[in-house]
Amino acid sequence: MATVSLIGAPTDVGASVRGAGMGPDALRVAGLAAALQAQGFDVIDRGNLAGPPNPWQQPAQGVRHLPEVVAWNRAVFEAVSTALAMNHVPLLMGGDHCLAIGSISAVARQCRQERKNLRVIWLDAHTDVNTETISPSGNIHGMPVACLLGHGPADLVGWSGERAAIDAGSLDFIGIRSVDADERQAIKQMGLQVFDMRHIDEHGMRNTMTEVLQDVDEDTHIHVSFDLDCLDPMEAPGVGTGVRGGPTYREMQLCMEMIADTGRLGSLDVVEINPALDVRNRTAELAVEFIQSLFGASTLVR
Ligand code: 5AB
Ligand code: MN
Ligand code: MN
Ligand code: MN
Repeated sequence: MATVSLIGAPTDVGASVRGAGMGPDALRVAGLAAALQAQGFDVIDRGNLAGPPNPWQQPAQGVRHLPEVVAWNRAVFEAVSTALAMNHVPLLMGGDHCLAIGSISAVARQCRQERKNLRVIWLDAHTDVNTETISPSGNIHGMPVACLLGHGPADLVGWSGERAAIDAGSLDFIGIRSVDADERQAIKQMGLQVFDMRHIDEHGMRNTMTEVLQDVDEDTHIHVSFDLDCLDPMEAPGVGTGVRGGPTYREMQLCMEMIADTGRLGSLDVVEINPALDVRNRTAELAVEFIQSLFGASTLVR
């Protein structure tokens, strides 16, 4: 069985609402390590990374807290790289979604070295494809996908060793229902594949995931970037940017189980849990249930 490295990144420097910095401890309190151990994994909790506090300033040149976001992502990049070099499965406990820049850049670099095909599955209500020129907020948690595709603030681009850590064709979005006006244009220009909620309504989660996973082979490394606001806020109230109309509990379980069935999950981000807005740690507990499914704990009885 694989070893899972838990990496805590307790920060909300990229977010619009304070509180996501408490996400790592919420996941610990919800029993993440014990849940994975019960499934037979070796789990090492690396503790929390260190980084600058949130200065809570207005955007400058279209971005908020750029130096702080860079510092946190550097720490994440190093920690994820170290875990991958040891052949562990890194599980980044955010923190806000800006941290996916460091996490996925590290994964992309490792995949290139090992000649693996990286596939990124982005579970989110939002596409996070804004840049400093088009973002309505300046919050960098709305920009990680753009940065990974080679757009966005120069300090956050090129970390994997190539300008674009991932190409548009190796990224799939699931659960999307909130895209900003200019962001929509960027999605078209970059040629991104978006399985939005309308697609899930019309085709169902099963057909959607069959399409997403169709070309996964034994040389594929799947990275899941799981923003808890992908879920309907009725299920997951502890998020800073909730949007009505997300996948149900069962739909999300099926999504996770179908990814698990490929046997190719190699790394994971769990981000945007905001305990300050949660109800009795429900969202972190929910996250632990989905993570268990993603790691192969099936609810299947037959
Ligand atoms: B999240 C918004 N598009 O850019 C923006 O939670 C929201 O990581 C971004 O998906 C939400 O500020 C970022 C309006
Ligand atoms: Mn996000
Ligand atoms: Mn989101
Ligand atoms: Mn695709």
